[in-house]
Amino acid sequence: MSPKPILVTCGLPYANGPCHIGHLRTYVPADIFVRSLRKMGEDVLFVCGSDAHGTPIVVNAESQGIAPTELVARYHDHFDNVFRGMEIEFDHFGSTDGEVNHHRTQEIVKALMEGGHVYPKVIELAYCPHCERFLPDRYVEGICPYCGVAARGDECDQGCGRHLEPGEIKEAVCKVCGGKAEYREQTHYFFSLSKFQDFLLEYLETLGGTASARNYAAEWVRQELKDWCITRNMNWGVKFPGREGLVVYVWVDAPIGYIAFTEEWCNAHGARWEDYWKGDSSIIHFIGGDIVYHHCIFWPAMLKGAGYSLPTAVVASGMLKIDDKKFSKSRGYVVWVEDDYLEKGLDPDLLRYYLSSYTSHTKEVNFAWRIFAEKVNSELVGALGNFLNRAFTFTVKNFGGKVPDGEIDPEVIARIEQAVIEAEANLREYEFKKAADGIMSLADYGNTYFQGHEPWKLIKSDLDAAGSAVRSSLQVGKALIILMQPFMPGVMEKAWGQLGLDGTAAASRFSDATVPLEPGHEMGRPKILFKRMEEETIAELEAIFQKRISEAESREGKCKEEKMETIPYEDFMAIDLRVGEIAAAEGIKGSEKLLKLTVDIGEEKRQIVAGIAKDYSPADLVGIQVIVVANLEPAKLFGVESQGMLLAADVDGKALLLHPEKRVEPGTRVR
Ligand code: B3M
Ligand code: ZN
Repeated sequence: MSPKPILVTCGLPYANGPCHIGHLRTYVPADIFVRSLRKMGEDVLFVCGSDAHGTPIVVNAESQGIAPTELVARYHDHFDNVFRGMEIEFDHFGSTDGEVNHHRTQEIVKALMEGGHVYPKVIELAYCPHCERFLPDRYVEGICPYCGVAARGDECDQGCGRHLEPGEIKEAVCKVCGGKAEYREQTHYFFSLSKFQDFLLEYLETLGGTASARNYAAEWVRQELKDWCITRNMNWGVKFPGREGLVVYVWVDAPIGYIAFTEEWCNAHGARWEDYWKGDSSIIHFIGGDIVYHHCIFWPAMLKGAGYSLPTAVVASGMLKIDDKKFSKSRGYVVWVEDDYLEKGLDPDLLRYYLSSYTSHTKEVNFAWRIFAEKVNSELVGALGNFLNRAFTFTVKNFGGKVPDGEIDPEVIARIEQAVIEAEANLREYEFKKAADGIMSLADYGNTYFQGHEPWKLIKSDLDAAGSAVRSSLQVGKALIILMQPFMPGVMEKAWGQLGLDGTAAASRFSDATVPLEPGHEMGRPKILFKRMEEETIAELEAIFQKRISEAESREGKCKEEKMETIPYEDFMAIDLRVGEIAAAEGIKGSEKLLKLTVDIGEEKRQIVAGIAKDYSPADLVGIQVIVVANLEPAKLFGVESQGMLLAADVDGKALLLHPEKRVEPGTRVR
C-alpha cells in the first residue's frame, strides 16, 4: 500500500457524439484498475468529465440549430448514463464548461503568464470576408503545408497527421460559407513549449505507465518542440484572461478539467484538492493512444510552468478495429455502446471482460460479434461459470447448502495465494490481459481439481474427504469471485450472494481470497451466472452491423455520384432532351425489370426499353408525359431495341419518372 493519495483519470470524451466501443478501450481498463487498487487497500480518487469546448462542438451545434450548451448537456448525460450502464464508476463526472474549470483554467493561464511562459505574437490567420470572422480550427479547411494533402484547420487528418497551428493551413476555405478565406494579421498568445525541452526529456524518463506512451513522447521531444498558440477567436470556451474576444485553445482547458473535477469532488467531500495537485500524490492518466502528445508533452510542461504536481503515469490504450477493419464511423465500422449493446439487453460484464482480455491493453483490439460470442461461450460460460455453478450446486444437493467440514487442501490455498500475487502485480503494471488470463487459469485449476477429486464418488466412501474436496473447491470459487470482481462487478456480486457471504464482493479485498470459508456457513441459491450466446442472437447482432456498413457504402457511393466532374456547357447542350408521351406499354418476356414503351416525341414514335417494371405497371403509364433522351445510340436490351431513354430520379434504387409540370406538345425541347 502506498501512503500517497492516488488520482486516476480518463481522457475526457468530447460531448459531441455518442459513446462507441472505441471509447471503452480506455474507460474499462481504468475502471478495473481503480477497483483493483481499492482491493489492495489504496486510497484512490477516480474522476472524468465531458470535454465541452472546441470548434467541432460549436460547428455541430450550429448545424443542428441549437446552442453549444444544449449539445453538451445532451452528450454529457449520454456518457454519464452509458458509463453507469457499463459499470464504469467515476467518483465524479464533471464538465469542462463548469465554473470550477473556468476558474482553474484562468488561474493556470495567469500563472503561466506571470512565470513568463506565455508571449504575444502577431500571426496571419485565416479570415472569411463574407462571414466577417476569423476562422479557428475546424472553421477552416485547406491544404496541409507539410504534405500537401487536404486538411482541417487544426490537423492534417488525412495526410501526415500533424497538428496544425493557427495560420499554417494553405489555400484556406471557410467551412461555414464555402468561400475563399484571406489571411489577416492578429495578435495571439503562445505558450513557450520549446523552453521545456530539457525538463521534458528528464521528466519522461521517470514517467510511469505504458512504455509506448513514454517512448513516443520522448522521440517527439528530441526532434522538435514548437511553441503552442493557446488562444482562439471564439466565444465558446474559457475566456483568455489577457484579452477580450479570445478564448483559450480547447487543449488547454480540457486537461485542466482533471484538476477542476478533483476540486469539485473535494469540495463536496471536505477533502483538499491540493493534496492531489500541489502535494505528494500519484496522478495516473488513462488515455487513448492518439492523444499521447497532449498528455506527455504539452500537459506536463503546462503543469510545471504553473507550479502544479506532475502526472506519475500515462497509460495509453491501443486502437480498436471492428471486424478486422479500421474503426470508422463514416464507413459504418462502429459499434454504439448504448444502441447496439446495452439496449440489446447484453450484460456489460461480458464486454468488460472481452475488452480487457482480448489483447494486451496497449495493442490493437479487434471486435467482432462472433469472436465476442466465442469468448463468452468458451471462457465465461464454459470455464468460469461452469466451475462456480458446479461447486455451488453440488454443495446444495449434497451438503444441504452448507460449507462442509473437512480441511481446505493446503495445495489449494497455495495456488490461490499465487494467483493473488500474480494478479496484483499484473494489475499494478497495467497488464489487464495477463491479470485476466491468470485468474482464468485459477478457474481451470478449480475445474480440474473438482473433476480430479470426484466428490460424487467420495461422498459414498469417504465423507470427510468429499467434504474437504468440496470446501477446497468452494474456496477457489470465493477467490475467483474476489479476483474477477474488478473485471465483472455485476456478475461477481451475484456470485457473492450465491456463496452467501456477508458484505459485498465490491468491498472485499484481494487478501480475503485465502480467508477460509467456515464449515457450516450457509450458502445462497445457485443460479446460472453466464448465459450462452446463441447463434440466433449473434446473427441478429451481425445483421445490424452489416446493415450499417452497407448503408454507409451506399451513402459514400451517392456522395461520389453527387461529386461528378463538371462538363462544358456545350456537352450538356449536345444531349437532345424532348418531352414525350407514352402511347403504349407492355412487359418483356423473361425480364422482371424491363418494360417496352412506345413514346411519341412529336415528329416520330420511338420504341424505348426502360427499367421501371418494378415501380410502374404498364396500364398506369399510357398517356403520361415523360422526358426522353432522344439522341442516345440505340441499344438492344433482352433482344429488344431501345431507341432512347427516359429520365427518372433514383430514390434509393426506385425509379421516379420526371414529367413536365404542365401538359405540353410532344417533342418540345428540354434544356
Ligand atoms: N476530448 C478526446 C480525444 O481526443 C479529448 C480528450 C481530452 S483529455 C483532456 O480523444
Ligand atoms: Zn465564410
